[in-house]
Amino acid sequence: MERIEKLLDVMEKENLDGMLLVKDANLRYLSGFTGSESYAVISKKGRAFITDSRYTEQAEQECPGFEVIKWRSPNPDLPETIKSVCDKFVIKRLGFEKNCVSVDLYEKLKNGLGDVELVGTIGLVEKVRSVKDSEEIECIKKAAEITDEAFDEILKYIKPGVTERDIERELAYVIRKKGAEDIGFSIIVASGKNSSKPHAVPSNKPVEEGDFITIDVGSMYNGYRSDMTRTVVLGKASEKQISIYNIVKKSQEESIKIIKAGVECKTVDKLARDIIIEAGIKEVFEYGLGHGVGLEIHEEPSMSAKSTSTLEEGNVVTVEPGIYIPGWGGVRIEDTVAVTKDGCEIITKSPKHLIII
Ligand SMILES: [Mn+2]
Repeated sequence: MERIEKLLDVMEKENLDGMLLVKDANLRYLSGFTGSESYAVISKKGRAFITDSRYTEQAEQECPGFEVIKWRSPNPDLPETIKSVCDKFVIKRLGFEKNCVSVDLYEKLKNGLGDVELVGTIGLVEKVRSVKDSEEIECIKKAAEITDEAFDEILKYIKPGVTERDIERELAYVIRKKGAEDIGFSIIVASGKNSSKPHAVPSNKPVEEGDFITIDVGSMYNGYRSDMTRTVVLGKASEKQISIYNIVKKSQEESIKIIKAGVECKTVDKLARDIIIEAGIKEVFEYGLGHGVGLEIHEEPSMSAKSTSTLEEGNVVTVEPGIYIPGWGGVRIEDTVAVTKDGCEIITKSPKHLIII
């Protein structure tokens, strides 16, 4: 129950005597529930897991310590169910995830909860989740290990004429076959000119000799995800490709070197960017250098120029600088790393030299 204790501490600081949770990842983190479309109310006085007949048996098995309550006709509706839980736990100020609750549900709760005060919150559980314990890091490592093996296998599959979508489909298949619960997110395979779009959608374009091929891929293991990008060349690399690749590689490796607990996220982002600018490149990545990874593919902390976060031991973040030249192509190199007291551990282990297939 350590996770719930941490949340109760945060709630106390916010003057909340109850917290309504709707977001799947937060529910899974706190209760163990692996389904969806469910709700939980957490308070010092008790924990209720609210779901419907599709999930009640599963919730009873997966969520020890929670009282499982069934809603939906013929049972009472959701606001009425939440109201009765608030009454039972004597909740007067109920926090809710205002970036996850629909306006429709908010209005229903406002009308249905009587004198319970609704307080919109953002990121309370996410803040707790941003610091991983060793068990969580092990799951991310397992997800990364599967991805590394799958990446190695897919390199043998890539040949002139196979399409981006072929590569994507094969990679997803290999990841699942190797024991991942799922792919970690929609896989990106971007070749040739498409590689200048950071989040290109895999197309029916066949890969050709001389193409950069950017592959952004991860697996999910026990709910936890990994995230990795490698850019390879098919056939023979041009001098420009080698030079652009090595600038991104330097930016990525040097910024990983300064990561440790206590360093501000924006400092790492700036270093990665400065290395590319100093190399005389104008087409520097415009997104943040990285993001937390865990039960969600994008979570806290954000490693962007605007981030106010400072790295903590147990954060798991990506480092993914890139250069994207419209009409020509692009390079991104990304690793997932676990922040430690004195540095970081690189979790994704696929080779980082320019691979030429
Ligand atoms: Mn990423």
